[in-house]
Amino acid sequence: MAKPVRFRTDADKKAFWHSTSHILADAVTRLYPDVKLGFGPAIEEGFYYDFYRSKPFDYEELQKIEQVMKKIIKEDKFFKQIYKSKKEANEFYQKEPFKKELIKEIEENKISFHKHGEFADLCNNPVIESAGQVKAFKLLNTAAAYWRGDNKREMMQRIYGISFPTKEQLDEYLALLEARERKDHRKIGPKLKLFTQVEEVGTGLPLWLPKGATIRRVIERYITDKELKEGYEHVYTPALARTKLYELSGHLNHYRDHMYPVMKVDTEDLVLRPMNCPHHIQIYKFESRSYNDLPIRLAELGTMYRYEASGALYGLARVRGMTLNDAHIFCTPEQVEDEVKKALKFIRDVYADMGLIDYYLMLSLHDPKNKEKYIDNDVMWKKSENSLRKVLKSIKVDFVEKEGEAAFYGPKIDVQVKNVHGKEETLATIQLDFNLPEKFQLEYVDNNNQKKRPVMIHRGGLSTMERLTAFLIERYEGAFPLWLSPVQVRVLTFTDRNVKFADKIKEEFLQQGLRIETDYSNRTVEYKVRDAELNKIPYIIVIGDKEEKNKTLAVRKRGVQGVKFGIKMEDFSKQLQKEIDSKA
Ligand code: TSB
Ligand code: ZN
Repeated sequence: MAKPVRFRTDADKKAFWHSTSHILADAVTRLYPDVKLGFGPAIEEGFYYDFYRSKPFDYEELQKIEQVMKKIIKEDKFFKQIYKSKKEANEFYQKEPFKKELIKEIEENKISFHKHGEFADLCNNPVIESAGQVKAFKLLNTAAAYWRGDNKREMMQRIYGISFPTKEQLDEYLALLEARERKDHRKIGPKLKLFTQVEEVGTGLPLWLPKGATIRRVIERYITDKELKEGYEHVYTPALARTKLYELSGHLNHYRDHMYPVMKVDTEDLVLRPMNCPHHIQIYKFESRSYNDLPIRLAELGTMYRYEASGALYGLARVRGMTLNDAHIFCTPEQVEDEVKKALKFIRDVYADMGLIDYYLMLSLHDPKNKEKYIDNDVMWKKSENSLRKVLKSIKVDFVEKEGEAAFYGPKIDVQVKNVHGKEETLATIQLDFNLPEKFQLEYVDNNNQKKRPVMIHRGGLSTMERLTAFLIERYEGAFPLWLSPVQVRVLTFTDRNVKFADKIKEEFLQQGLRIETDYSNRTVEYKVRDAELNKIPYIIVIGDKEEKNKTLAVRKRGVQGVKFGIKMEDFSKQLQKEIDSKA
C-alpha cells in the first residue's frame, strides 16, 4: 500500500484528481463495455471524464459507478507508466474512435499510457502511486458537452467528480458546495420570485418577475440620473437593423458566430443587433460635429441579442437576450485619456454604490496571431493598447494584462468579478476604438476648420442588467440593501381587527414612495414573521391592538434580534429614508 497523499501544491491536486478520473473511466468501462471513452482531465476543482453514449448517466447509474470505483480503490493497484507504438496503441483502441483521434495527433511513435490493474488509459500526465490513495471521492453531476468543445462534433456525456486523500477533506468540500449552492443566483432568483426562464419563451431568454423588475427599475433610474449628471445624453434605438449596418461595422465578419440569422422583410434584410455601437454611430452622424461639441457621450439601456452556446448559458449571468448599460463616447484624440479616466472613475463609484467592491481590473489585449477574430491593423492596436496601459499606470491601480481578450475592434479595460463558484466574468468594460470611426468615416471639424476623425470609447458601465443582477443576488445572498430591495417593508396584522389600521399605514408609506407589502393571512404572527424573514424583507411591521390604540409601530429589522415597540410613524419613515439615501 502506498503512503497517504498530501495536498501541498496545485500539482499534487491535479495528479490526484486526474488519477481519480482514470478510476472513473475504469469503472464505467467495467459496467458499460459499449460506452466509448473521450478524455478525463483534472480541472480547477476535481475532474471530469467525457464518455460517448446516447443518453446521460442518471442518478442510479452514478451510484453504481461509485460502487465499482470503491471496489477499484480497494483493489489498490499501482499506477504504472507503459509505452506503446502507434500501431500497438491503435490496435489497443480498436473500438475507441475518440482515443484513436487523439493518438493520430501525437507525433512520436512512443505513446504513453498509465495503467492500474487491467485498465490502461492514454495519458502523459502525473498520476498518484496507487488507486488506494484515493480515500474519499464523490461523483457530483453530469453534463452534455461537445467532443473537444466543438459544436459540430459528437455530444459527449460528461461526469464530474471530486476526490481527496481524507474523508474529512471531502466532507468539508461538500459543505462548501452546499454553501455556494445556497448563494447561487440561479437558486435564489426563482425562490425570491425575481426572475424565471421557461421553455416556451426560449433558452437564455429570462423573464423578469415583478420583484426582479423592481430591482432593475431602481438600478436603471439610478444609473440614468447619474449619467445625466456626468454629461451623458440618453437615446433610444431599435434592437433590429439592416445587415448592411453590420457588414460595414465588421460585426458580420468578426462577430457572426454570436449573431442570429438574417430576416427578410419586404425589401430589407434585417438582423437582431448583438451590440448597440452602430446605432449610436448613426446618431453621431445625424449632424455635423465640431471640436466644440466633443466629447459627445451617447448612452442607452440598449437591448441586444447574442447567440451564446447552450453550454455557456448561465442563469442571468450569461443569456441570449440582454440590456446593456451602454455608452459610446466620441472624442478628439487629445481627450481620450481624460475620458477613459473619467469613465473608470465613474465605474468605480457606481460599483461602490452597488456594494460590489471585490473585483480586479484587466487590460484585455488582442492576439496578433488571430487574424480572424481581430481587425487587421497592427499600428492601431499598438496605439490603443498603449493608451489604455498609460491611463491605468497613471492612476496607479493594480491590473492584469491578458492577450486574446480584446473586442474585435479594440482593447479593453475590464472589471473582473468571480461568482460564488469561483467562475470569473466581466462586468464593466471600457474599450478604445480607432477602427469603427474609420469604417463609418466619422468626422468633426477642428479649430482650423479641418476635418478630423474622432475616437470612440465603448463603455459598458454596470454591465447588462442581467449579469449585474446575477452578481448582486450572489453578493447579498438575496438580502438586498434597503435602496435595492424589491419590498422594503412588510406589514403584518395580529388579527382581522387590525387590517383597517394596517391599510392606513400601508397607504401612507406608499405615498412616500416606499415599497410595501402586507400579510393579513390568518396564520400566527410567528409564522408570518418567519415567512417575511425567509423572503429577506428588510423591515417587518407588526400591527396589534396596542399599536392601533397608540398609533405606533412594532418594528423588526432584518438581521437584528428582537422587536422595537412604540415607534412613531414619522420617525420610522425618516429612518428609512436616511438608510435608502445612504445606499448602505
Ligand atoms: C460596451 N460594444 C460594447 C459596448 O459599447 C460591447 O458590447 N461590449 S461587450 O461585448 O464586452 O459587452 C458588454 C458587456 O455586456 C460585457 O462586459 C458583459 O458584462 C455583458 N455581457 C456580454 N455578453 C453577455 C451575455 N451573454 N449575457 C449577459 N451579459 C453579457
Ligand atoms: Zn459598443
